[in-house]
Amino acid sequence: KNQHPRCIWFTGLSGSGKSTLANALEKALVEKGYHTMLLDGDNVRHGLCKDLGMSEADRTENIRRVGELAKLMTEAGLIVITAFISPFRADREAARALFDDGDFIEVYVEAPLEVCEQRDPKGLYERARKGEIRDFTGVDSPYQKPVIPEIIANTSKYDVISIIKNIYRAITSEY
Ligand code: GGZ
Repeated sequence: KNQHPRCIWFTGLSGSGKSTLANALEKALVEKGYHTMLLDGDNVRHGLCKDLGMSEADRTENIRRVGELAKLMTEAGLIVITAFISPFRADREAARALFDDGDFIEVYVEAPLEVCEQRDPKGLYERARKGEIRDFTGVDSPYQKPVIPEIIANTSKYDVISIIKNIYRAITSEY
C-alpha cells in the first residue's frame, strides 16, 4: 500500500482514553492495509525506557526517546501511533520538530480530571490521593494542555467509534 508515513501523537491524562483510541485507530488502519506501529508505555517503558521513572526529567527523556524512535519508524515507512501522557508542551514540541510539516498529528485526548479519576481503571488515582504514588499527573504533577492540537478527541462527550472515524478521515483523506 502506498502510504504517507507520519506520527499520530496522542496526549492526555492517565485514564483519558489514549490507549483505547490508539489501539482502535491502529486496528482500523491495519484492516485497510496500512502498515503501523503503536508505541505506548507497555512496549516502551518496560524496555527502551525501563531506566526512567516519573520525575519531570525522566518524563522528558522518555518523550525524547519516543519521539526519536517514532521518527526512525516513519523513515522505515510506518504510520506510527504513540500513546503517552507526554505532559510537557516543550517535550511534545521537540518531538514535533523532528518531523516535516504535517507529518506530526497531535491528538489531545480530552477528559476532565474528575472523569479520569472516576474511571480510574488501575486504581492509580486512588493510590496517588492516598500518597502511595508520588508525582502523579493531575494530582501532584502537572499536565500542560496542547494549545493548538491538530485534533481534539473528547472522550467524555463522544464515543470511541465516532472519534476514530474523525481521526481516520483526517489522516487518510489526502491519500
Ligand atoms: C502518571 C503514572 C504514574 C505517575 C505510573 N503519573 O494510565 P496508565 O497508568 O496505564 O498510563 C500511565 C503511565 C504513564 O506513563 P507515560 O510513559 O505515558 O508517562 S509520560 O508521558 O509522562 O512519560 C499510568 C502509569 O504509567 N503511571 N505512575 N506518577 N502516570
